[in-house]
Amino acid sequence: MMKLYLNATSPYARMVRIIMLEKQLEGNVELCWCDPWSDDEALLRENPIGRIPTLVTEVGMAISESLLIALYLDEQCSVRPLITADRKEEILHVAGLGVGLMDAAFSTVISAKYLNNEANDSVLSQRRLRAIQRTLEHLENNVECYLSFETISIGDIAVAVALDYLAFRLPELGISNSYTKLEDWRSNISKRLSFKETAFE
Ligand SMILES: N[C@@H](CCC(=O)N[C@@H](CS)C(=O)NCC(=O)O)C(=O)O
Repeated sequence: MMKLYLNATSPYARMVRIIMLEKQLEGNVELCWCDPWSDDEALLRENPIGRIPTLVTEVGMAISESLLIALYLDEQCSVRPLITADRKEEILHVAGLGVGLMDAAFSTVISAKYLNNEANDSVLSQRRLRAIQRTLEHLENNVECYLSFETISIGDIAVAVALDYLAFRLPELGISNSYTKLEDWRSNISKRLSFKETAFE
């Protein structure tokens, strides 16, 4: 049995959970709910970096970094491949954008929490917000060729989780109203069981 250290609000952990469900691996993984911000002892014993998601494999090796975990699970199980050979470059392009969006959104939220809201007026935070806007525009203009809600890839999962996280944690950005094609796509992919079962709360 593998173990996945996670919490209910991490976009990175949600991405891994969705992958587990899509690949029908949930019976092989024990969920270990924890709070990485309070130095959870069990998590730190497994992984000195102390971040979630952390996957502990059946041979007891801890893997962190959501994309590395995604690659590992994809190789372990051939159900619904996350990166298909025919669209490899495109999928990796989109996955990078999705995780980049997640990073920018997550840094904005965590800076407000730990450094106070003024941190978000800084030059760095303004750069992050511009990156979010540019990336959303790029995706909005390419929804039809880049994104799918039927045969989904690691790119689709990363972008959808990032959009959900933006709507969940930074509603003041109003992305749902500004990027209507992306919003339609998000509402379709969100109907999948894997998304419903892992919704942010
Ligand atoms: N790049 C990492 C980011 C993981 C990450 O930042 N996790 C946060 C929760 S969302 C965490 O565990 N933070 C605890 C800490 O930094 O001490 C990934 O893709 O997995």
